[in-house]
Amino acid sequence: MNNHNLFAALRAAFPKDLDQVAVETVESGGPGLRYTWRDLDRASAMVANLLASLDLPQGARIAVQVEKSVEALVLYLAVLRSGCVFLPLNTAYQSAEVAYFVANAEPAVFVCSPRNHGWVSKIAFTAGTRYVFTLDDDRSGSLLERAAHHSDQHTPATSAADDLAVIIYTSGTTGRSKGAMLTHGNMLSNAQVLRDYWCWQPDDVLIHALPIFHVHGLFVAIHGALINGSPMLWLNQFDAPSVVSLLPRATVFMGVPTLYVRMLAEPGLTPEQAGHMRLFISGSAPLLIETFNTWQARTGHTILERYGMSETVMLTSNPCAADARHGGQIERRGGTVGFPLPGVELRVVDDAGAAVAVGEVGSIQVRGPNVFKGYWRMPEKTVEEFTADGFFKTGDVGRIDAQGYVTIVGRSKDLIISGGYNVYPAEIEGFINKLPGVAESAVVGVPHPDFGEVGVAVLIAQPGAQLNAEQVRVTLKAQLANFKIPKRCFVVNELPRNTMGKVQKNLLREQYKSEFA
Ligand code: MLC
Ligand code: AMP
Repeated sequence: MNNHNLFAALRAAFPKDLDQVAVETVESGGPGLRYTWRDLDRASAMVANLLASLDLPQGARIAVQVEKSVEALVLYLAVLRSGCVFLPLNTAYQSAEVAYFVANAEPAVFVCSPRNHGWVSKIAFTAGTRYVFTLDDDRSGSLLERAAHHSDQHTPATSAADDLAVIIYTSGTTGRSKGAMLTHGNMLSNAQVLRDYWCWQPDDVLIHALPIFHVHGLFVAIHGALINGSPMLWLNQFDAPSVVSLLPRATVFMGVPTLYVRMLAEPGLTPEQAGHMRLFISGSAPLLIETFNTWQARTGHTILERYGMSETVMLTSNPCAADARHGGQIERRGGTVGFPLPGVELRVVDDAGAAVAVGEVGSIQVRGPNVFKGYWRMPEKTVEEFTADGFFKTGDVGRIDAQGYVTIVGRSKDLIISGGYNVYPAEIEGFINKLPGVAESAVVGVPHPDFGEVGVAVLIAQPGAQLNAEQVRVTLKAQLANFKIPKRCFVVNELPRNTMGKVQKNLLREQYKSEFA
């Protein structure tokens, strides 16, 4: 294949009959909209032609912070086929967060929700962005108005496997986000591997209920369906009763553990209701063994857990069918994330970088065609995160058993994963420490029945200052994405420290572990 453009490969997998339904939206008040494969092709061609008319420089970044909609998917496809670089942003990000991304990535175009146009355009134009368009989840906004004047025929750009396709920001341990640079080749190779490993079938139908600004909803789910020419039942927002009611019309579902926990609370979730389904996939955060077992008992299905990251797309997976590389193993083993995917090299090493013995715990490192190109404009950080022989240091801690199953036992990076979203304590502490009256703070993750894990903040007041814990949360809400706000704050007289003076976060985690029990 000469052209490695991801859109060209996805387009080649569209069914022959382009008038079949590709996406059907699920609306609460009545019948949904149906988009054919031809609609996806023509609409993305029009938006790609609009982008081409703007005469953007090579490698221009297109930042997108819009509510989930099929038109937002069309915009993603348009950016891929245009050869520009897609830069998705969580809709929860507030102005300070967006200002950082814009300054760092210098997008040529920003597409935002109409209600955010005022503050987004101010930030974007100040930083040198040339065009700001709007797109709402009801198909309104300037992007589609402008695209309507363009042709619905477009030849996808020719891309090398190594060409940049997406920059996806992941928060950093130092408090500053890093843009992971993913290429057409990274994502295409991963999509092809998963199509085979998860045994996608000609009659598969995917329920798409995840946000489309992160790896799971944007790449794993969308690429998975498109590269198999499979239709999607599309929810702009996750809603457990709706998903349960859709099961008889679908075969594949992907979710973070919180979605499974919420679906288990639905009385309508029965083996009969799930009888038409082929595959339930979980990832982005640890799936508790209780959830795995309860799901099996309630539905008769064994959830397939897999593991990945923004920097690497998918790395490991439990088997869908017999895995010849692992003795024909077909068991989906709860509490594990399965085997390294074909083409992915995964090793577990000790602090000196030497491979540990089978079953021993160590740091997980990976190498393969799926591993990203580096952090955007952070060459030193990129070098730091790779070993001399080209393995990426994931920051996850785990072990591999004698049969080859990988288990994640923890993280060396100070990270909280809440409902599938990553929260870096250092970033939150940075904001809290700037609040008036705060001397110091520590943010730790504690167990939560719905989100798996949530952050709590422990604060020390400056001498003489009175701190109101709830007021701290309210103030933070105006500055940070809502999922990053500590669910509770505690004001204390001192933080536990070791002899070096470092805050002992393990003791805080222990102290507050039953807050949400
Ligand atoms: C919402 N809130 C959260 C939260 N989501 N708090 C912590 N963690 C979260 N994930 C806040 C809300 O702002 C609200 O605060 C309160 O919690 C209750 O909100 P809710 O109505 O219950 O939330 P809801 O809108 O239903 O969203 C929950 C959710 C959503 C689970 C559906 O978080 C979600 O879609 N998560 C999926 C994330 C995802 O796709 N991750 C993949 C990353 S890729 P308040 O104060 O306003 O009441 C990746 C790589 C890989 O990790 O391997 O896949
Ligand atoms: P992100 O940077 O948002 O892509 O998050 C990636 C991180 O999510 C990984 O480094 C893991 O810590 C975590 N993760 C993803 N999938 C799993 C899983 N199945 N089990 C445990 N952790 C996971």
